[in-house]
Amino acid sequence: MNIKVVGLALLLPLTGFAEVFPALIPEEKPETPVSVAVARLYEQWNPHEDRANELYSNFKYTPLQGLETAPNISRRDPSKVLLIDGVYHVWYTGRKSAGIPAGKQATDTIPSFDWDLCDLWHATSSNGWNWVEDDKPAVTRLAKPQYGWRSISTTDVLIWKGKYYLYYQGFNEIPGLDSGDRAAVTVAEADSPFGPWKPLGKVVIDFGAVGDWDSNAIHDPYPIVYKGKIYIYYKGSPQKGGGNGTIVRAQGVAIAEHPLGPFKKSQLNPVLNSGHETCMFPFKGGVAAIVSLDGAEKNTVQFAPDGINFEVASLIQLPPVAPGPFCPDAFAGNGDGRGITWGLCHIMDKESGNNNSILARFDCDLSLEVDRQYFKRNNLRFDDGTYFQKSTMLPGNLKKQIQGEGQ
Ligand code: AAL
Repeated sequence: MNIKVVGLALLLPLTGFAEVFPALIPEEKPETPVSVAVARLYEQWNPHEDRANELYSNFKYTPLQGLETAPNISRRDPSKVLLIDGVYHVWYTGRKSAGIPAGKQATDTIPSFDWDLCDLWHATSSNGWNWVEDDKPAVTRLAKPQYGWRSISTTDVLIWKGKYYLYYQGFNEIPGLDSGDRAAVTVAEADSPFGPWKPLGKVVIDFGAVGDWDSNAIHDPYPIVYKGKIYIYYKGSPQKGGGNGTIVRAQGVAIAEHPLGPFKKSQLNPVLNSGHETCMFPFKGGVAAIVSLDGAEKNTVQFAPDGINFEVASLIQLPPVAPGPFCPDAFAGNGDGRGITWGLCHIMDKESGNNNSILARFDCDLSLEVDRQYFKRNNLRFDDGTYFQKSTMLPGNLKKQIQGEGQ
């Protein structure tokens, strides 16, 4: 060690901090002036960055085996994964339509968007990697004019006092057209994860009043058991696609003491100001959330010590879309949430020109049960296939505009 380093090392204990910020970052915030950025390392993050942050992880993805794909087949928005008697279970939005989504040209058999003309499907696995889909839907949409006659989607599961409940969105008009994705939440119940499922046929979490933040959509119902009650987190939106001064996407929670309600929305809703699909898991005495895609706080993991007041706990890259984590303690309600290490999500199916979705597995370390430092790395890089694809390339018309402006 040369004299200068020895000198600096000797100086450090005396003043608590050398004149130059040291290589070995102090565990405690130095007493001498630091920049606001360094101050944040102590006040908001931690000096050892992501490596020591239990609620930071990168995410790694694996294709699933066993679920056949085809031009008219789409699977998306998987539920939490449950392990019941040694078998993994997942439920999801499934579409096996006469053709691929056609927007305004939708018909009674041609979907408008990926989540139109869908039912709720179920698959099982012995290991979480190879999956077997049932030969028919777990819940089939009811005939018109019953609730959800056009499409049912974006389900998630609750076990409560030995019975099983699937909460899901019901569309009573073609999704994504004039009324946006107008859908509220209904439920089906069963005595077994294998069904048969009995749809309730009516709404259990309804739209807000006109002018409310959740007056046009109650999406992505996501139940956990917390503080002895059923907490269903959901995405709300006030009108088609948000905008016009509204929050484009936000998430709230509705709470009940019985699976069929009545559900009471938190007076502090929305409890998350960003995100798209919901993904929460009990963590220590609170609730953690993966927040992706939309809003000022997209691409974050957040934590609410009371299940309501969420703070940003980490910034993440390439989070799973519509994650359904394997969450063994989702319904334990024991105030000692252990976190998650894997689950299922959906990605756009390149073969179908992104009109369909496929399920995939994600792995991470947002868990108190493991310490896999591989998942604490950052600096994720991508190859040209990522930058030069449909959703990341500069559109031709914008390119012409920019060129026309001489830039
Ligand atoms: C999903 C969810 C809701 C939307 C659409 C289908 O990811 O956000 O369900 O309506 O997309």
